[in-house]
Amino acid sequence: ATHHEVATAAGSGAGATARFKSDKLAGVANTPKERVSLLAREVLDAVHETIRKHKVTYDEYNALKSWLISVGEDGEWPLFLDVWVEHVVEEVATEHRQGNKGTIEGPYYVPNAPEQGSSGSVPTRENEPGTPLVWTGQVTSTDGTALPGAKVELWHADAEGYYSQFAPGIPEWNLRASFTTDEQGRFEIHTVKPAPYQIPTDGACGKLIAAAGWHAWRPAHLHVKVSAPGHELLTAQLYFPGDEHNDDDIASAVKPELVLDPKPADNGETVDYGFVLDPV
Ligand code: MBD
Ligand code: FE
Repeated sequence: ATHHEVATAAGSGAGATARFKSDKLAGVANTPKERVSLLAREVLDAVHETIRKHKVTYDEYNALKSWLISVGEDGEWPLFLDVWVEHVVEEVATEHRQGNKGTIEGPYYVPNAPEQGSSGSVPTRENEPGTPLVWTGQVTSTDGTALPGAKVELWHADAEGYYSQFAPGIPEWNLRASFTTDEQGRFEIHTVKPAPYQIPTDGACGKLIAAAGWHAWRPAHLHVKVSAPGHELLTAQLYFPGDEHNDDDIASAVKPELVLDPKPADNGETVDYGFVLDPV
C-alpha cells in the first residue's frame, strides 16, 4: 500500500452515484404507468430482437449478466448512461430550441460552486498546470437582448484530465465556479485549458471498451450551465479546435457550434464565446 491516493473507477463512480442521488431524483417517481410500460416493453423487445438476430449464447448472456452486476458495484451507472445514452435524450429534449446548441451534462456537475461575480478566476491550486485561458462572452436572449444577472456555471477537468470531487487529492472547488453577467450581459473568466478525458480503464465501462476494442477518450472540454430568469437552462460543453477526439468522442457530445476559436495571447490563449438562451 502507498500513501499516494490514485484515481480509481470505483472512487469516481461512488462520487458520481452519490451526486446523482443527492439532487437528480426529484420527479422520477412520477413517471406514469403507461409510459413505463411502453418504454420498458420496447427496450425489452429490442433486446429480444438482438438476441434472436445474433443467436446470443448462454456464455454471452452470462458475460452480460456479470458485466451489469459490475457496473453497479463500480458505481458506474452514471458514467455508462451519460457516455452512451444521454446524448440522445439531450437531442430530443432540446430539438425545439432556436438559441444555443447544448450538449450532455455528464456525471461530474456539482451545484453551488463558489461565486466569482462577472469577472474573475476559477479557483485553482498554486501553480495550477495548464495553458491559461481568458474567456469573454455575452449572454443574450434569442431576440438579441442582453441578459444581465445571468448565471454561468463552469466546471472542467484539470490539465491531467481529473475533476475535483471525483478524483482524490484535488481541492474541493478546484476548476469549478459560478459567474453572474454584468449590466451588458457580459462575463470574463480566467481558467486553464483542460486535458482530454479518459474513461477510467479499471472499471466496468473500461472493461466494455477494452473487450469491444473501442477507445476510451473524450476530447478536452469545458462544461457550462447557463441560466437566466424566464429562459430555458442551457447545459453545454465547449471544445478546442484540433483535438483528435472531436470527431470520435466516446460520449458523442461534440457539435460544430460548440468548438471554440481561441487566439494566442501573451501568456496563454483568449477566446470570445457567448450564449443565446431560449425564452421559456
Ligand atoms: C466526462 O468528463 C464527461 O463530460 C462525460 C460526458 C462522461 C464522462 C466524463
Ligand atoms: Fe466532462
